[in-house]
Amino acid sequence: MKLYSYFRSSAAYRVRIALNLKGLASEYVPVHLRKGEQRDDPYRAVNPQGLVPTLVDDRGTFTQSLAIIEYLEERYPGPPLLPETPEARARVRAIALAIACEIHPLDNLRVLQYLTRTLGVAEDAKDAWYRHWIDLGLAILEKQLATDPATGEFCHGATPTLADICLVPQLANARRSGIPLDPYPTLTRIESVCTMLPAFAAAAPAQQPDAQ
Ligand SMILES: N[C@@H](CCC(=O)N[C@@H](CS)C(=O)NCC(=O)O)C(=O)O
Repeated sequence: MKLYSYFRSSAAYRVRIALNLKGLASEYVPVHLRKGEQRDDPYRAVNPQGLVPTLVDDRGTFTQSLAIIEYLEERYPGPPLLPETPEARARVRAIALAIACEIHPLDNLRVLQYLTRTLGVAEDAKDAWYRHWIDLGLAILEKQLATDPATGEFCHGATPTLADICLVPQLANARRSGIPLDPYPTLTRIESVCTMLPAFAAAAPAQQPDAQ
C-alpha cells in the first residue's frame, strides 16, 4: 500500500490514523503542498483532483479521505471505525462530515491562496476568514458533543471512530494557527484521550518523514 501524503495535511492525517488503528503498513510518498507538487503532472496522473491523500493498493487508486477510510473499513473490518447500529453510524458520520465538509474545505490551502493571490485579500483578513470558519464549526460541534449522552470517552462511546479521526487533525490544524481552544473543553478532552493512543500519536504531523 502507498499513501500519498503531506505531513501537515489534515485529510492525509485522517487516513494515517485509520491505517494505524487497523494495523496496516503503508509506504509514505510525500507530496509537497507548499511547493505545489499536488498540481504537477506526475501527481495529477495519480490523482487528477490535485489533492492529498491518495491511497494506492493492489485493487486500485483511491482518493478522498473519507472514501478511503470507508474502503479500508469494508476491506479490513477490524477493529471497526464505525459503531454497530445504523443510528450510531449516522451520528458518527455526521460528526465526521461536519468537520470534513463544513469546516475543512473553507480553510484549505488553495482556498486561502485564492483569497490572497487572486482576490488580493490582506493576510490579516485571510487569517480572520480562517478563524471564523474554524470557530463556527468547532463551536457547533462542542455544543453537540457536550450535550449528547452518546458522547463518551471518544466522540462516540468508548472506542475511537471516524469522528475522532476527523476531529484530531482539525484541532491540530487550529492549534497550529494559534486559534484558542479553551472554548471547546469537550473537544479537547476527547483529543487528549485520542492522542495518547499510539495510532494517533504516530500519525501526527511531526512524526512524518517529510515533517519540517
Ligand atoms: N475532501 C478531501 C480534501 C483533500 C484536501 O483538501 N487536501 C488538502 C490538504 S489537507 C490538499 O491537498 N490541498 C492542496 C491544495 O489546496 O492545493 C479529502 O477529504 O480527501
